[in-house]
Amino acid sequence: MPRKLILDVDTGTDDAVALMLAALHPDLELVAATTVNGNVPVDYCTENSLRVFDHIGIPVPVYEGVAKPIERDDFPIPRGDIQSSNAVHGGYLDIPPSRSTKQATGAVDFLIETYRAATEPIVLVPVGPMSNVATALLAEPKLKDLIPEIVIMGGANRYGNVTPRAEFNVWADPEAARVVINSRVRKITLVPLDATHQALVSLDDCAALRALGTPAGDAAATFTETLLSPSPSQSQFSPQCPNPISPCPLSKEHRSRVARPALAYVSSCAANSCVSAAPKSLT
Ligand SMILES: [Ca+2]
Repeated sequence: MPRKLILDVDTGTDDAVALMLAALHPDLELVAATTVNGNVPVDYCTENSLRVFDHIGIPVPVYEGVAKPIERDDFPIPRGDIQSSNAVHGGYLDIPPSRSTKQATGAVDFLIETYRAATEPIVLVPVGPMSNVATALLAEPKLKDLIPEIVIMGGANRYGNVTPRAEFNVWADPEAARVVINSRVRKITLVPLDATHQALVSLDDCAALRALGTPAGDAAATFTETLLSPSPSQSQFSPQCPNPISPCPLSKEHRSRVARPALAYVSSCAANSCVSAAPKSLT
C-alpha cells in the first residue's frame, strides 16, 4: 500500500522536482502540498506547485501557507536582498501557468484538520522553512501526538548554504525550526544539507532525464540545469563537481541507491524511493 505523505514546500526548482517525484512514485501517495514562504514568496510557491501538478497531469491539492516567519517580520536579512542575490530559483518556474487553483483552506488549518481526522499514518515532509508546521503545532497542541512522523530537510553539520554554518530552511525561520524539532512528535528525522550533497546530479543526468520524453523528465532536466548554471550564489561549487541539490530528504539506506541519478525517478517511476518509504535516522 502506498505510503501517504504531505510535502510542505517553498517551490522553487528543487522542490518542484520533489513534488514530481512524490506525485509519480508508485510507493507514495502524495495527499497534498502545503506551501510556505521560503526560496520564493509564498504566492509564487503556490503558483509554482500548481504549475508542476498541471504539467505532469496529476491532480494534487495545494494549500497556501504562511507568508513570513513565525516571529520575525522577514528573514534574518530582508527578502529583497535575498532575491537580488539569489538567481537559483528565480520567480515562476519555466513551465506553463497553472490551470488549477489553490484550495480555499489555508495550509495551517489543513494540517490541523487533516491530522485530527486521519485514520492512516501520513508522514509530514517539510522541505522549506518550517513556519507552517510550527504554526500548526502551536495552534493545536494535540498535533504532536497526531502526526506520526516528520521528515525534515534542514540544517547542516559541516557547512551551510546561506552562511558558512547555516542551512537555508533553518536560517529562514529558526524560531519555527526550534518549535518543530522540540515538539516531541513521536518520530522526527532530520536530513541535513550534508546528506543532500551526496545526491549529486550532472548535466549528463539532465540529458538522460530529457531523453525520457515525458513532461516530468523534461521539466526536471530544465530545473536541474538551472541549478547547475554558474551563478554567484553557487560559486562554492566547481564546474567539474556537479552541484548538489536537495529535491527531497534521502535516508541513509537510500542514498547509496540514488546517489547519482537522484532525479531519474521523477519520470521513470522506478521502484527506488527517494522520499523514503522507511526513513531512518542519518546517524
Ligand atoms: Ca525547499
